[in-house]
Amino acid sequence: SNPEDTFNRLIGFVTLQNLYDSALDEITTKLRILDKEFELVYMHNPIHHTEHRVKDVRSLAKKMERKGCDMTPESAKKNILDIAGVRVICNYIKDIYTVENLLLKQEDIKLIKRKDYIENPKENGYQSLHIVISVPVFLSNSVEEVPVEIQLRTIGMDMWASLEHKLRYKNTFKDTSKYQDELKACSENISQVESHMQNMYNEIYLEND
Ligand code: 0O2
Repeated sequence: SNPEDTFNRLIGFVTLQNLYDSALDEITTKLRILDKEFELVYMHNPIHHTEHRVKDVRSLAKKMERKGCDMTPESAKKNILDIAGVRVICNYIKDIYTVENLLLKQEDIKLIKRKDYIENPKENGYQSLHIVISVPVFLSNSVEEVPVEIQLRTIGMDMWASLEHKLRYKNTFKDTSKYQDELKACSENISQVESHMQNMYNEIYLEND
């Protein structure tokens, strides 16, 4: 391709990143508002903290190559649903579904895809609720519906996933298959501890004696 084509494509990707960054602003604001209101009304914060990122161009290109997509901004927009990603780390398991319902109830949010790895954990023990939603971003001359992947998990699920991510999920230089069962057992132990803590919370705050 000629230099002008390359330049236009680059501009296309920068514009795309800006658009997804704005979508993240919209979603993180919505989450902050919900969490703040919850604290006021119920004296409980469902959200421990959130993290967000726009996929960097290098890993976007890698993923597009893996999926056999055309290397254009249009194709990225159509095929890659996690260019904008938010991770919502909740205090208790129940909070995950509360936050999900409160978000999906909002009339400008549309659900595109949902995978519940808490109901059905992955074979390796990975747990999280993944939803892809779209949110409108208002620009000077158009309104764009932008997909955002939201991973909702508890503090315990996040601890497991963060450590396993480095130990195994993204580790390609050493065979780690012998740790498979141990990692799965760790995930199950963490779940037990979290259910235990959830029960204590319910007894202390939700049940009348
Ligand atoms: P990274 O480095 O975290 O960004 P697709 O998203 O299209 O590839 P799919 O099947 O919809 O396909 O993805 P899925 O199952 O919803 O999971 C995508 C993301 O969830 C991953 O992103 C991880 O962040 C997280 N994830 C999924 N499985 C595991 C796991 O076994 N261990 C850990 N630690 N994280 C997991 P990326 O882009 O693969 O990686």
